[in-house]
Amino acid sequence: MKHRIITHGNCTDGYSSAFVVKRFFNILFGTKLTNQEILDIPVLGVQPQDIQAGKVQFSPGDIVVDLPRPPTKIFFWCDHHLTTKPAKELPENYHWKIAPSCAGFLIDIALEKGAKSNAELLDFKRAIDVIDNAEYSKKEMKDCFYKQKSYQNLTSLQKLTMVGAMFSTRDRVLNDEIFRTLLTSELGETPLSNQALWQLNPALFHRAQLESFEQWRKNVDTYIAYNTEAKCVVQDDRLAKINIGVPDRFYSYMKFPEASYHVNLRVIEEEKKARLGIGCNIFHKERCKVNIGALCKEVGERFGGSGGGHFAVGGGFVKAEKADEAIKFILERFKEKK
Ligand SMILES: [Mn+2]
Repeated sequence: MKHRIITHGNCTDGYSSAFVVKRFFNILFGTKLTNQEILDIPVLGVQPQDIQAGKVQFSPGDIVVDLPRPPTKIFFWCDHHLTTKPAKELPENYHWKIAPSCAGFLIDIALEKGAKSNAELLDFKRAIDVIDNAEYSKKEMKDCFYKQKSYQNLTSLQKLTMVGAMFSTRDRVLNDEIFRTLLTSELGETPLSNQALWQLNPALFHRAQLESFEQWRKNVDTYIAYNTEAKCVVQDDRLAKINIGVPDRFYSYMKFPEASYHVNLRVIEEEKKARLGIGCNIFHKERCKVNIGALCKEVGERFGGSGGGHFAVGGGFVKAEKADEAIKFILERFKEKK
């Protein structure tokens, strides 16, 4: 059977999930492929909305991870997003569970099937769980999103953040190329210890990313606003005078610690649509009184797009001309459910 791994593109959990699938391929699927055969399996990074819009063609040998369930039967599916919860019992080789990260969930499945656990693997699992489920402490946030005096003695969380920085540049073609290259070269125990990967110097990408975060924060400071009634930070990128840097998605909660929620909106001119991101304050998840993944789905459907996500974070698209209505709708929902 011809396999492909289709995963969430330009996402550290998407990358880690594909990594775990390759690392434990024979254990997960009861196959006897050689290392080279496993390395040669192509990896495709796609966005959830591309699956929802029917833009991805699937074949029976496909392995789909950290993404919505494809409409046709494939070889293996695994996801952890609330909005992809299956309505009925799943067929063999299909896995869904609420978990901090899809990669962590896949590691659990591999361990159940007899993979050997070790400290390094569990360390990696912890790091990807923190990253994908936004479980950072303030200290960890500062370690990973702000410039450091030294880049020696890195924590596992910093290391995995650095790997993610390699495919989070502003050049999409470069991102895809790096993503594919990392997943079709020698694997190692985990991405944290993989010699071949560390020779590519992720620290270089990370230092550039930290500078880009800083430029972005300075620019966003000119228009980011706090809506007291809805307890929500609104970052409407249509108000930006320039477009600079790389988004630091948790900045709102550092700047407005009193906030319960955050909404960001960006218009994609060529496609006449607006991308919405909604989240709950990661330092105060107990403040989250609205199922945000469900809200994103509702807003997407109501305003001409699509959406989904987890309980405390989600995203989606609406028609560009409906953007103001969509923001108003979201803020009203937050005001109601205080
Ligand atoms: Mn994920």
